[in-house]
Amino acid sequence: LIKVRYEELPAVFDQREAMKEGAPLVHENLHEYKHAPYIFPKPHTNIASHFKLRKGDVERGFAEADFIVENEFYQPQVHHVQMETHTSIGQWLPNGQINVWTSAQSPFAVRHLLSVGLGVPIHKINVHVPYVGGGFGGKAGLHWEPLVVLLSRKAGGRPVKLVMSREEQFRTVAVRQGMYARIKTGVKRDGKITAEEIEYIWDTGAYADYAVNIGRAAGYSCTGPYEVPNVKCDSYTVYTNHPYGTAYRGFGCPELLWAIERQMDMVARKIGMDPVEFRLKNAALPGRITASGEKLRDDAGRVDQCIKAVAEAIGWGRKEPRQINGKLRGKGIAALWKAPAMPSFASSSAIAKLNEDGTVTLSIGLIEMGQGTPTVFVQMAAEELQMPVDRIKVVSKRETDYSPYSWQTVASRGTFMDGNAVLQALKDLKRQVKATAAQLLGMPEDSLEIADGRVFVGREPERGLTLAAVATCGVLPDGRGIRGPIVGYGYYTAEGLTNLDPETGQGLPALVWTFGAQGVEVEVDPETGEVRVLKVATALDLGKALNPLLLKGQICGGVVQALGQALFEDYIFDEKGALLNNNLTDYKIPRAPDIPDEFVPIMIENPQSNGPYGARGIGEHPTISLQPAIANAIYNATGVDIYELPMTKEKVWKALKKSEVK
Ligand code: SMO
Repeated sequence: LIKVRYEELPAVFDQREAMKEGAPLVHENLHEYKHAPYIFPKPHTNIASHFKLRKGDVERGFAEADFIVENEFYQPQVHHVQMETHTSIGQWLPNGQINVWTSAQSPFAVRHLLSVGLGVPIHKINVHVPYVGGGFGGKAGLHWEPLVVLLSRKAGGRPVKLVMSREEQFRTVAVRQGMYARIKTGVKRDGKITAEEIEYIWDTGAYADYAVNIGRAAGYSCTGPYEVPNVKCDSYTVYTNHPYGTAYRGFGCPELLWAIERQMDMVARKIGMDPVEFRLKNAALPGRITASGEKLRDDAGRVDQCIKAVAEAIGWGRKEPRQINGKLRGKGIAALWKAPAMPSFASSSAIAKLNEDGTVTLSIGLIEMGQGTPTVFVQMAAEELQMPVDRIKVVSKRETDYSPYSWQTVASRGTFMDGNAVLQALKDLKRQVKATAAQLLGMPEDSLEIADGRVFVGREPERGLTLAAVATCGVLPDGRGIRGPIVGYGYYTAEGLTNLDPETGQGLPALVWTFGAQGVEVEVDPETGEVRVLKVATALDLGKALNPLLLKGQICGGVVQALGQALFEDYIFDEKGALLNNNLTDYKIPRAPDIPDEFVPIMIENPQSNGPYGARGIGEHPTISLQPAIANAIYNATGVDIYELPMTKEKVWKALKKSEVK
């Protein structure tokens, strides 16, 4: 019965257009918005944040160069396509209690933002998160939770549930922002890069959400895994009238490495150097200085070892037939790096309870969404307590009223940060076990050991107690109880991270860099432009492989997800900005016939002393450099350069035709 009249307002659909003077403003009142101090909006423009990085002197660096190579690259907005669409239930009871059940990566962030947004204290809000059917960054923040909570209040406290259809999921929830990159590289004849001037221009759509943080993370990661002495980077996050941008597995790194790793091949070509050798020459090795001025630690990961490993795995440089059945074959390589993108104050905690029968229950705040981190935590407890895994459980529920705090399940930080918190909780549990047992056995605590469900004197293993005997309290021979239930608590905060200088971006933003490389062999059909990826090698310096099977799953899954971004995925709009492909018929993701014939996951282990058992995170990394590796392989096969994602048949075919005309 409601009649709607629409007044069409001027709109802007390209981030470079949106930066121009006189462009329609998406947020006219930007100057009134509150924002975090590390975000730099420009009032009365569409720039939601301008991140600046200045290292050394680029003008001098370009003057020293023998060659200068400049290129532009582009990638469109794409979607996470989680199997489970966004789903939330809200309940605002008349007594003021708010309950939320939601498919989210960050229950504590949902609770915090609901509290701020609704003006309700945190203890009145309980956020439940069951197993999540895929997040990939798209469920990292607050989404439909406020809407269902407010509807519930209107409905007198009855729960209200909202499940996105696939079409709504494409159109209304957050996406990966699109990006234009311009990269100018100065290089010496011998292959040493002297300077780089970099511009990243992000399409964050109608709202900034996580995209302003992505612009920042891409800014301090701007050079990729190389040491460049002189760097000038400007990373602009820009409002348009497109769907809004957020985190997506890799948090800016797949986008920036698409540009950087294409550029690296093109610069190598300019000076006539092998692209593998060129990368090794400039690699960010331990002791070298990153763009933000960080000296890489002595036990940092080794990108050179990753590059060499994938080169060997794909037979780089081997003489092989270039043409088979009329199809052209080629190989390509791309390196990568990424650190968890998070504020310096992001922390994690964990609780380890010793039960009455000597079994152990772990509570964590980290979400399980398919990555399997809780399994790794069970392994940690088994190792620390020398106990079989079936005596250990991780509580499956995450509920903010009961779960220990963890900032967010994002950024490939779970194994490193929550893993460290779990280790601390287990050490605390062991301290308490020994304190009770020391009193009962009349022995000093440091003479005791724990294994096989017992605490015992190290030098006299038969002298000891079961863990069950100390779990709730100790009992002295005369019957008196001592001490109490054993509950271990642990936390981890990335101490030592700093804010970045607002003018130069210098500082320490990265807890741990995970380095890697990807290499592919492709086959290009010159008749149709179709690209088939035959083989993918992915090498990651993950410090220590805690669970090789889960790691292999992450690597292969990530590669397939990136394959979609490389070859098919693209948000397509009509001239009025309406999304044309909001369904899985028109928005293609990889299917069984597209999967590469061969996956080679390579786990390189240079342990990092502050990681749990030396481990680093790798959740996002397998998705980062497949796209440029494929493009580099297409050039290797055909002599044609692709500058824009996705590399559809049509795009590759047109590029082949254009090169023939030349
Ligand atoms: S892209 Mo993520 O959830 O840091």
